[in-house]
Amino acid sequence: AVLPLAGPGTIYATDDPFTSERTQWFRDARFGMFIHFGGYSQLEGEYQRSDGSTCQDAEWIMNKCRIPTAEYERLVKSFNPAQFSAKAVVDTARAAGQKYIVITSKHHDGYAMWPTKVNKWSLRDHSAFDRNRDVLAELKAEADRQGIKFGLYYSTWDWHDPDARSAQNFARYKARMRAQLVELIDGYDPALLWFDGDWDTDNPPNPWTKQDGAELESFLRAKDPDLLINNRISKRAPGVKERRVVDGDFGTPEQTFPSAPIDGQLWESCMTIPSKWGYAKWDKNFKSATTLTRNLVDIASRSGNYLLNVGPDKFGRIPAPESDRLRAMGSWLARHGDAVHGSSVASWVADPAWGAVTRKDDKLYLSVYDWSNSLHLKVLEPFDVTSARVLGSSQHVAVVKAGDGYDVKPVGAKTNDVATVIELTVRGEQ
Ligand code: FHN
Repeated sequence: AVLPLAGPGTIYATDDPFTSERTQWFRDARFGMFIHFGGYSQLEGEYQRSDGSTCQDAEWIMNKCRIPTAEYERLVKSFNPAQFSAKAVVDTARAAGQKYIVITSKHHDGYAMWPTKVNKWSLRDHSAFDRNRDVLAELKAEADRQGIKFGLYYSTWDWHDPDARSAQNFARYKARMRAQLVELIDGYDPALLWFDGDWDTDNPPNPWTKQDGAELESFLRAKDPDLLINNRISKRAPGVKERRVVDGDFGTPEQTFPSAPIDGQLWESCMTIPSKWGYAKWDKNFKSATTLTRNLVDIASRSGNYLLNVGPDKFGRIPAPESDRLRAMGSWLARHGDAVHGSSVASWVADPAWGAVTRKDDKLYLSVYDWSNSLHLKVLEPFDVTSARVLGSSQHVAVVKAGDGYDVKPVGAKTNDVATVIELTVRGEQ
């Protein structure tokens, strides 16, 4: 089943992001790295109140633990992520099979991770970090060097700038925000801007309107017509939780993904490996590499991208449980990447209960999670199978017509516990 269009489609891009050349790299990529790294990383997910009690959160700690601005500033002042290594980060992304990176340039706490000239609330001017270093510039240079696309997250909601919560002074905040975005585009030439913070809230108030999103989007498109922009630049209708409505180029379901392709729309599902986005030392409930890899395959089979998050610690290092899982995903992809990278929806067949099916050119990739000696493939549009093999193995696979489709019968055992991939070469009837 294909879900109906949930919104009016793209309103400010002049092309169709679902098919345009501008978005081709994004559609092929399927897998990217999200990085939540900011002043909050210094707190490691814990705040000791003056009464001796402890409050826990991660990138939301300033807000959830009601840390007064001056106190939060004092804590962030000692932030010194001296061990941040762009090479280590990009090496990890590459080893994972991720084709792009999106890093928080500014999260809701307003703290800029680049040397902004707009204010002093930045890693350059408010930290114990080497003033001559610029982590965004380092990451951009390394990403370029290794052929990884570079994107920037930017929160339109801001807890630090008093004008950001004042309806009366909001225009001044918007001007500063634009100035920062110009700095980011001119300084780091991102391929993608990932906005966040579009929802209605009174804590603190968020005066951002749909019109603000529209104006900003057309400003950014005029500045860089190749930019990819996510849907959260705009505003969800009141009460709408689902993030399928596309204003920018792509929808952004969070911590979940759709159960079927979304017709005519690009989407990217973002997800954490433990429970939080930013680093928290107590946050240890990590998803398994098997779950994460199968999520990636399921998402690819529904024509989405998977933006999987890491939260570097206060020293700037990606926590080992996160990089270990990414590397495990990469080792599966090294053998089975054809099933994911550059793949699209296999609309000729129904989504099977035993795994997921993707398509690339004249190949169907059957990623099998539950291995049995007969895997039924329900056919929706007729096609012939001209050959079949298990990726990375010489074992024989028989394909026989049965009922409403084919029975695929591999001879032998699964070759991989995460997913064994059967490649069918097919010829359509049209
Ligand atoms: O509040 C944020 C959260 O901290 C994180 O940045 C995620 C990533 O999609 N977005 C927000 C919630 O929608």
